[in-house]
Amino acid sequence: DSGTQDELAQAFVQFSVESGVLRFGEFKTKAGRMSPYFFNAGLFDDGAKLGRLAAFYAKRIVDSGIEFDMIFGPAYKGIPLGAAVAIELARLGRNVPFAYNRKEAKDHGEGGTLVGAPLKGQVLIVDDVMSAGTAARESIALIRAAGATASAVAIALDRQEMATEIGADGVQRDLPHSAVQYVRNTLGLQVCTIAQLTDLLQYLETRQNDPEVAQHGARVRAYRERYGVQ
Ligand code: OMP
Repeated sequence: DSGTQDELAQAFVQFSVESGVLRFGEFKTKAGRMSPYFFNAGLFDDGAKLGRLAAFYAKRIVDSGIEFDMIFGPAYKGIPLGAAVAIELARLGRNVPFAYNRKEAKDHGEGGTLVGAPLKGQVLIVDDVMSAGTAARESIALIRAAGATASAVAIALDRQEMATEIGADGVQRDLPHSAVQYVRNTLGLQVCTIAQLTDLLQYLETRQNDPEVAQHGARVRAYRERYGVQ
């Protein structure tokens, strides 16, 4: 697990821990797993933190060379993220249209569930975390229904854990791949992430003389043994 460190990812993990966005303890994930860590992007909760977060996304997006015509931020958490990234990209000289959706359709006024620029061309989805991939699938379907193409997804953290599916018997099963792998390999979208679980583990390993951090590290490794993918 040693090898070279991704400096941007390390800086981002540190920023997330210091902002209280990345926490250690016992958390239940959307898929019902008990996780020793949780990333709550809603706690990037002031202008400076949102600006810094957007700079991390923008750097990754630009460096990855992904091609896109516009940005889509899925409700709710993707809305401020997509907006902040669009502002940062414009600041860097790449001004692209931005759109987002409502969760509830409006029956008056402008109507519909889409707000902002019309969805067209190659769309880059900006979201927070991908675990099982449910949220990503919903965004992709919505973009297709509008006649555009979902071409890429940018997320802050890839938890690198098994995606899930509900079988015909109604029981949830673990799949042998992660949601990011599925979106990349099966759906054919480009996925760009600021950091992933392996970066978090490296971050903890470099600080493990602290007994508390060492304990977090051991728990996160155990979680990866149980639910992680290669
Ligand atoms: P999927 O839709 O299953 O990919 O899960 C993504 C969602 O999981 C996020 O949009 C969050 O609601 C939630 N989540 C986090 O925000 N942070 C985490 O560390 C873990 C989860 C999660 O529940 O898996």
